[in-house]
Amino acid sequence: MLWFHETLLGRIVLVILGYFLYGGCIVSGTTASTKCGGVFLTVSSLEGSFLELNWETACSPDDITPRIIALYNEDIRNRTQDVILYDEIIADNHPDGYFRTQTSFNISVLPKYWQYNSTTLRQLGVQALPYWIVSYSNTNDIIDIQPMRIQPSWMFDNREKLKTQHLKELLIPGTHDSGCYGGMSIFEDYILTQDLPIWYQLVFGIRYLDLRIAYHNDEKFYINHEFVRVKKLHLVYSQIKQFLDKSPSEVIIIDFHRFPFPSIWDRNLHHKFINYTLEHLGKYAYSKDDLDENMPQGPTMDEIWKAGKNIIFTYAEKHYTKVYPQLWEPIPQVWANTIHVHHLKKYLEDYLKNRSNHKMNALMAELTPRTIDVITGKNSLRELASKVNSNVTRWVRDEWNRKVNIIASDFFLGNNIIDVAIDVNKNR
Ligand SMILES: *[C@@H]1O[C@H](CO)[C@@H](O)[C@H](O)[C@H]1NC(C)=O
Ligand SMILES: *[C@@H]1O[C@H](CO)[C@@H](O)[C@H](O)[C@H]1NC(C)=O
Ligand SMILES: *[C@@H]1O[C@H](CO)[C@@H](O)[C@H](O)[C@H]1NC(C)=O
Ligand SMILES: *[C@@H]1O[C@H](CO)[C@@H](O)[C@H](O)[C@H]1NC(C)=O
Ligand SMILES: *[C@@H]1O[C@H](CO)[C@@H](O)[C@H](O)[C@H]1NC(C)=O
Ligand SMILES: CC(=O)N[C@H]1CO[C@H](CO)[C@@H](O)[C@@H]1O
Repeated sequence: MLWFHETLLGRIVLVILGYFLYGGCIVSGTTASTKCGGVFLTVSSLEGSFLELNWETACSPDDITPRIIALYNEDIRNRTQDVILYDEIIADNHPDGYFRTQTSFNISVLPKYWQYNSTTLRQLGVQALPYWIVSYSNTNDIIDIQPMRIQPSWMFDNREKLKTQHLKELLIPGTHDSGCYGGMSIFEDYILTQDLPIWYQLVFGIRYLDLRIAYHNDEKFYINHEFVRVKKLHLVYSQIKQFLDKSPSEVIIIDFHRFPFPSIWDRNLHHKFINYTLEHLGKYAYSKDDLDENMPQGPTMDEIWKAGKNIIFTYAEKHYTKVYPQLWEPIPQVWANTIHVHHLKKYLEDYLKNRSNHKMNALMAELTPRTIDVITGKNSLRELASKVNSNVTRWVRDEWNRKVNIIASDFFLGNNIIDVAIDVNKNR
């Protein structure tokens, strides 16, 4: 404890100095820092949901390099007695700029108004969670400090920057198979693609949802992973509704991408499903009737806001997009279908080079287990996401930031795409 207070005091002094050096805008300013020693937190997709420390190791000789990386429960720059140091490591021992701690991420720490079903008055804007990562220099200066954060209203918060942009010009963070979270037993390792319900995905800042719809013989609609029933669709719809009621100016793309069960949907079933969807979420739908011009570019954010709408529904079966003005044309998903990180990168890179650039598209930034993996119990979706997520952050942030439209991942808290996207969109 003695040691802790000593260093805390020392650090506070230096922090105050650092505060002036950085103009006091470290936290609210750029979040996807690429400068030497820039930090961010992620959550491991592996068992335990451990917090992961990430920092930038690409440094030039003139840079102040990070020596210590630490994890606290609050902003170390505040002089409270309640600061807890969860973990602290020597940066040089981890040349990849990555370390998995033994501190589990606790979802109950979201600020009250953002707990599901909370009736407390809403508060929009960025909110810090009680997990803070700090990088310290050799002389104990703070190089960077960042909280884990939710961004429940990032689009509207940045409306001045975003309003003239078309949807296809934005970098939109998404999830793959967004409804496949929690509550399964058999084959769970090969079915669940997310840890957090849709509500939390949206509160953290995800704005593209990939839904695969099934209809089972109890005459109800479900989210499926292939032929396996995962959960009732109405649970997903009520979370979307609750989110839009609390954050009324965000724009979400809902991609009805597959209809895996029954294997063939007849017209009646499609109409029944679309009817069901519009009964529940129709009032949020941005309709083609709301837009004067032709589609390929998609509407601008301002056009959607002016119409007072929130959801762009896209539908994999093109026929119905002609029948219902609320349904937009299918968005192509770019699938590498590989278990190798470097193949995934090459595939997505080729697509970005080739693409004609005027239609919305979704890069699927995940690895796919093979049948043999499912049989032998290797390469679970959690393991694969853990393998690829930190690479995905770097590719999007450092190499593809001008080219990507939608990017969807598994276990999205394992990468930093949301922060990267918000940053990139402010500068596009
Ligand atoms: C998670 O946080 C909540 C609220 O702060 C607390 O009551 C609970 O004990 C925590 N759970 C764990 C496992 O730490
Ligand atoms: C949220 O509220 C609804 C309606 O009151 C209720 O049916 C549901 O069980 C609640 N969900 C949770 C997770 O508390
Ligand atoms: C859904 O179907 C019912 C019964 O056919 C009809 O009355 C209703 O208008 C339809 N709703 C929508 C949103 O299309
Ligand atoms: C993925 O990340 C690992 C660990 O940082 C790195 O060694 C590897 O080169 C990366 N792979 C690609 C294809 O970028
Ligand atoms: C990109 O174009 C090259 C050359 O035309 C082609 O071989 C490749 O399959 C394309 N890749 C993708 C992902 O579309
Ligand atoms: C809880 C609290 O007092 N937070 C403050 C910590 O310090 C930062 C800046 O140094 C403030 O912005 C927070 O409000």
